[in-house]
Amino acid sequence: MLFGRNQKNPITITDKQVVKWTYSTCGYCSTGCAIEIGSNADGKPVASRGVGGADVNRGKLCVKGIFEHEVFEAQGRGEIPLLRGAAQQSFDAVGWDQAFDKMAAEIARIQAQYGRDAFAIVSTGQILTEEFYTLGKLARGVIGTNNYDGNTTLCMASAVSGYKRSFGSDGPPGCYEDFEHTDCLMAWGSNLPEQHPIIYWRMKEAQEKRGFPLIVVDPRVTMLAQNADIHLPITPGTDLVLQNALIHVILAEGLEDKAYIEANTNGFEAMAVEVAKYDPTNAAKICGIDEDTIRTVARLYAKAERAMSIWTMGINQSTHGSDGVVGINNLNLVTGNIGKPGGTSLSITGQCNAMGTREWSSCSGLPGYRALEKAEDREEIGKFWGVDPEFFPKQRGLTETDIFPAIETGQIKGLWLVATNPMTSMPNTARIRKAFEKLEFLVVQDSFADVETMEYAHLFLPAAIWAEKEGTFTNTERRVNITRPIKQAFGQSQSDLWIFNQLAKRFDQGRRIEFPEQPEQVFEEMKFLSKGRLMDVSGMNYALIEANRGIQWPYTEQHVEHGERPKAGGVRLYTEPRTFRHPDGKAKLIALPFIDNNEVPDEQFPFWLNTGRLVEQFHTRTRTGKIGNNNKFSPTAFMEINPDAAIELGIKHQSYVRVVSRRGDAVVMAMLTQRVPKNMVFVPFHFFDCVNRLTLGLLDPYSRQPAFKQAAVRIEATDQVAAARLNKESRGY
Ligand SMILES: Nc1nc2c(c(=O)[nH]1)N[C@H]1C(S)=C(S)[C@@H](COP(=O)(O)OP(=O)(O)OC[C@H]3O[C@@H](n4cnc5c(=O)[nH]c(N)nc54)[C@H](O)[C@@H]3O)O[C@H]1N2
Ligand SMILES: Nc1nc2c(c(=O)[nH]1)N[C@H]1C(S)=C(S)[C@@H](COP(=O)(O)OP(=O)(O)OC[C@H]3O[C@@H](n4cnc5c(=O)[nH]c(N)nc54)[C@H](O)[C@@H]3O)O[C@H]1N2
Ligand code: SF4
Ligand SMILES: [Mo]
Repeated sequence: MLFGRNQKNPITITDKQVVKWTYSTCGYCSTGCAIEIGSNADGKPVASRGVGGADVNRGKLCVKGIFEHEVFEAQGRGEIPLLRGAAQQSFDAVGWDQAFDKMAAEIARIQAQYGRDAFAIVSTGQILTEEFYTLGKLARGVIGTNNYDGNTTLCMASAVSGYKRSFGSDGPPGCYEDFEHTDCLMAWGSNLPEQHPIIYWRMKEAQEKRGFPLIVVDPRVTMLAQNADIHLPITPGTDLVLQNALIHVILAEGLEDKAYIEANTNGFEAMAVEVAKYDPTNAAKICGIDEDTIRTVARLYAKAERAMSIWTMGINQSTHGSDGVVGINNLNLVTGNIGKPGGTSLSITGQCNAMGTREWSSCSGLPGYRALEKAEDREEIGKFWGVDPEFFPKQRGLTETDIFPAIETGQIKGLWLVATNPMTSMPNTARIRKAFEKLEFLVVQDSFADVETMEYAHLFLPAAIWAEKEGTFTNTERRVNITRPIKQAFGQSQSDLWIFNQLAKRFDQGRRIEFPEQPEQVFEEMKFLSKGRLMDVSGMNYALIEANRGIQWPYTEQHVEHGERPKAGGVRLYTEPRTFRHPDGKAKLIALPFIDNNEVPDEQFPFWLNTGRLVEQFHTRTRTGKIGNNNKFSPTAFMEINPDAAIELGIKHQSYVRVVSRRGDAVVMAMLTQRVPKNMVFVPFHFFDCVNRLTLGLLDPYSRQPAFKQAAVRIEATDQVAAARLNKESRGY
C-alpha cells in the first residue's frame, strides 16, 4: 500500500539516451566549472552534467551550465559568411575565400589610405586562450594596428590595473580554497549567488562549517547581502571612502601588521597621511555607512587571523574602479593578508576566459604579461614570432571605450568585432550607433548571426562556439581547464582559430610567420613563452589538464619532475616574503584621494540608476535568450523600484514605466521591491535597446573602464498598452 507522497504520480525523468560524455569547461562565467556534455547515438548533444572529481564545482552546475548543450543548435546560429550586397539592404551568402579576400582587401585599403591604426579590433573574454594568442599574433605581428582591445575594458580592466599598481603585475593571488581557511570575508560589489553560483556554493559550504563573518558592501540588498552578517548599503561610487576610513581606524587603533608592512611594502607614510583625512565621522557623510559600523568592520577585519576580500563589478565599473582595487589591496597589505591561506585580494573575474585574454591576447601589450612599453619584451616576442620588433608600437593604443569616440571623430574607419556585442553592452548606445554609422567597414565575427551589430555589419564571419572547438580557458583562480570538441561546427561556421589563421595567410607578413593549425601546437608556443614568468604554464599539457580537471598556474616542469600533484602548483601567489613583481619585490601602498565626479541624482533626475545582471541570463542574451529554461524565468526588461518611491509616483507593481536620463529613455516593467533603497532603481543590462540607452559610463582614468553603475534618472508612468507593445517588439525573442 502507498502512503503520502508515494501515492502521487511519480516523476519520471526522460532517458536522454546518452551514449557518450565529452569533457569540457563551462563557456559562460569565470567560475570555470568542469562539465560533461552527453551526446546520443546520432552525435547530438542532449545533456549536461557537472564533473564530480573536479575541484572547482565538485559535480555541481548552475542554471546556465545545466542547459548548455542547447546552445549548439540555438536559434540564430550563424551558418555561412555573409557579405552586404550592393544595394546595402541585405546580405549575400558567400564562400570563406571570398569573405577573406574582401576582408584583407578592405584592411589593406583602410590602412593605406588612413594609416595602420585606422583599422581597429575589439575582441572578448569568451574565446579560447589559444585563439586569443593567435589573434594577438595577427593583430600585433601582421595587421599591425595599435587600436586593438577587448571587451574586458568593460569588465576586468580596473582589476588588472589595480593589481599592477599594487603588486607590479596582474594575476589574482588567491583561490576558492581560501574560503576554507578565512576568518573574515568581505565582498565588495559582487552578487555571487546570481553571478557565480558555484563559487557561492563553495563559499557557503565553507562558511557553514566554520562560521566566519560575511560582510557585504553593495547598495542593493542582493541575495548575497541577504546572507550577510553585516550589510553595508554604500552610497554608489564611494567605496574608496569606506576603504580609506577602514584603514584610518586600523592605524588609529594600532591594529595593522607592522612586521608585514615593514618587510613587504613601500609607500606606507604617504598612504597613512591620506587616510588620516578619512575619520569615520566625516567618511560616514560621504559613503552613507554610519561611523560605528565602519569602526566595527575595521576591527573585525584587522583582528581576524586571516581575512580576505573578493570583489566584482560594483568596484571595477566605477570612475574609481582602479583605485577601489588598490584600496582593497591596501587594506589587505596593511593587515598582512596577501598570499596566505584565507588572507587575500581575490578579484572574481567575469567571462569564462577573461583571464585567458588578460594573459595571452596581447590586447594591452604582448603575450604572457609582457608590455609594449618594454624594449626587451618587444625584442623577445619579435624574435620568437619572426617580426621586426620595430613593427610593434612602443605604447599601448586605444581601449574599447576610446575606440568608439575615435570612430566618431573619423580617426578610425574600419572595425572588426570578435565575440562581443557593443550595441547592447556599451554605455550610451545612442552614441555607439552614431559611431557604427560612420564606419567604412565593419566585420562581425560571432557564433550568432542575429547579434544586434549585424545592423551595421558589412561582413559576417560565422564562428564555431565553445565545445565545437578544442582549447583552454583560465578561470578566476588561475586554473587552466580544457574543452574538447563534442561535435562538428554548426553549418559552415569555423573555429575562431581557423578564421585567424586563414586571414593571416592573406597578408605577406602572415605567410612568413608561423601560425600553427592545431590548438595544442599553439599551446606549446604559449608554454615556451611562459617559462620563468608569473603565469608559467610550461609544465602543463592537454592530457594532464583534463586528467586533473584543470591546473592552476604557475605550473612548471619542476612540478611534474618532482611528481607533485598539480594541486601543489600555483594555488596562491606571493606566498613568500618580497616576491611581489615590482623591481624590489615589495608591494606598493598607494595614497588614494577621493574625487567625487559621478553623475549624482538631483531634482530633475532624482534616482540613482544601478545596473547589473540576473542569474538566468548571460550578457546580451545571444545565448540564454534562446534557451528555454533560462529565458522563461526572465524574459522581459524590468526595473526594481522601492515601493515607497513607487507609491509617491503612482506606479503600480508590474506596470510599464519610462525611465529617462540625460542620454535617452527606456521602457521597462516596474517590479516593486525592498531590494533597492528609495532613491535607487536597478535595471539588468541583458536587454537590447534598454538600460544602456540611459547609462553615462564616465571612465576610470587608469583602466578606462566605464562607470556602468552610477547615473541619474527620472521615472515616468506611461501608456500601458503602447508600452506593453513596445516592450514586446523590442525583443525578437
Ligand atoms: N548569470 C550571469 N552570471 C554572470 C554574468 C551574466 O551576465 N549572467 N556575467 C559574468 C560577467 S562578464 C561578470 S563581469 C560578472 C559580474 O558579476 P557581479 O559584479 O557580481 O554582477 P553585477 O550584477 O554586474 O554587479 C554586482 C553588484 O554591484 C553592485 N553595485 C552597484 N554599484 C555599486 C557601488 O558603487 N559599490 C558597490 N560596492 N557595489 C555596487 C550592484 O548593486 C550589484 O549587486 O558576472 C559573470 N557571471
Ligand atoms: N549597463 C551595463 N552594461 C554592461 C555591464 C553592466 O554591468 N551594466 N557589464 C559589462 C561587462 S562586465 C561585460 S563583460 C560586457 C559583455 O558584453 P558583450 O561582450 O558585448 O556581451 P556578450 O553578449 O557576452 O557578447 C559576446 C558575443 O560573443 C558571441 N560568442 C560566444 N561564443 C563565441 C565564440 O566562441 N566565438 C565567437 N566569434 N563569438 C562567440 C556571442 O554570441 C555574443 O554575441 O557587458 C558590459 N556592459
Ligand atoms: S557557475 Fe558559471 S561556470 Fe559554473 S555552470 Fe554556472 S555559468 Fe557555468
Ligand atoms: Mo564582465
